[in-house]
Amino acid sequence: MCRAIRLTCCSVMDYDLAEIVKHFPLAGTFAGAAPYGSGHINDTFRSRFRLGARTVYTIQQRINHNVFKNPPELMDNILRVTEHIRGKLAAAPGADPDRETLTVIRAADGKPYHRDAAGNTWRTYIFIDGARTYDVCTGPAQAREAAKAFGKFQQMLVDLPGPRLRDTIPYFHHTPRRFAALEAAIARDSHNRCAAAKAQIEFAMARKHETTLVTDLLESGAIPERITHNDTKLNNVMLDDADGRGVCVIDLDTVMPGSALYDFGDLVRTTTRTCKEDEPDPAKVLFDIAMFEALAQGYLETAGAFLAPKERDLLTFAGRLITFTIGIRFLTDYLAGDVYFKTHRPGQNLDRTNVQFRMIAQMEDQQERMETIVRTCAP
Ligand code: ADP
Ligand code: GN1
Ligand code: MG
Repeated sequence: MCRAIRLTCCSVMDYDLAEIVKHFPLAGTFAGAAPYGSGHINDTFRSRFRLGARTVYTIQQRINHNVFKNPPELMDNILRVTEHIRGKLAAAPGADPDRETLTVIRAADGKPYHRDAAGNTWRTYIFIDGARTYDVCTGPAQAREAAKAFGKFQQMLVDLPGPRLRDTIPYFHHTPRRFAALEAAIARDSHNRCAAAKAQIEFAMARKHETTLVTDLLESGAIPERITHNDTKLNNVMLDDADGRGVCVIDLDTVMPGSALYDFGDLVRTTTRTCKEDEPDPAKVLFDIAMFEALAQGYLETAGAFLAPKERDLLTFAGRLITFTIGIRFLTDYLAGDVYFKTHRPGQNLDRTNVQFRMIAQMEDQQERMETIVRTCAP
């Protein structure tokens, strides 16, 4: 098994979930656990319990401590954020706090996590029933709901009391630093892969001049730092099975100070494409402007009230910027030998890069139409 070297796969055989769940005060008899979801970083499991005639579930996650260096600080961020949102939901008529925000179940010792004998940090969440996540957007209604949910999430955190949240990954979306990491990986060429990625490297180099725009504005204060999610992939929001509404924003490891532009940008990256994130067939990688329109409408419905005009002006560019930033992260990881993102087959990180770069080319072509859409969105 590759676990000791890097996280390329995840099987329930790797961990003793029966032993892990014993450390949390959970109702019922443990009846098994299975890997869950399609995340690239942590290991997620759904555990099953028998409770009388019923089966109930919980989510167990092993925090990837190679990526998140300080799990206790990370959990402190998550508790502050979820408790703040819970307070707001509890005061809102008709809201259901157990479904509309993540609920951390503390371990028996009171800590929001359990540290196992091997040094892994595990957390447990209430399982949100009757809702699910999607890897590929099925239509504009989903795009609108996802964007509304992330906008509302940001809006609920506008008044989170201090101190400043911890940076769980410093400079996470700092495109110039991500670009410097790419250049370093090219210079090292540790796995002799630069030749196979010549076209992708050229594509990235031709866009280096665009990498500093947003970081410069943030550093000068021209656009504000906010509390943002920073990983607003479509599959990090649960949509209701009954009516498709955005129920709960999940995957809160990267909630920290950031820019609203990055959150909108990652929604653009993940909902405007009509294919999987690692689709190998170039013909299937298509940018769908109808999704963009629904996203812009949904996002501005909830975030429009607090966004500054300068942020609004940059929403279209943000889509390209984040697609580029994550594209060069995939490319860097490919060149470095697939050490960061989980991969399940050779060349997967290069396929992921190709999808991002093909999307960027199409967004560049559609730039003006996208700008017009944002300008004409209410409010
Ligand atoms: P990762 O870091 O692996 O992406 P996520 O927190 O996004 O982890 O969880 C992976 C998947 O597990 C999600 O896409 C979602 O489908 C499911 N999931 C996560 N948390 C819950 C929850 N509390 N209730 C129900 N399903 C959940
Ligand atoms: C990772 O954990 P997951 O799969 O939701 C990554 C994001 C990338 C994304 C690409 C902490 O997100 O930054 O955008 O993969 N998370 C981290 O799919 O690096
Ligand atoms: Mg996720």
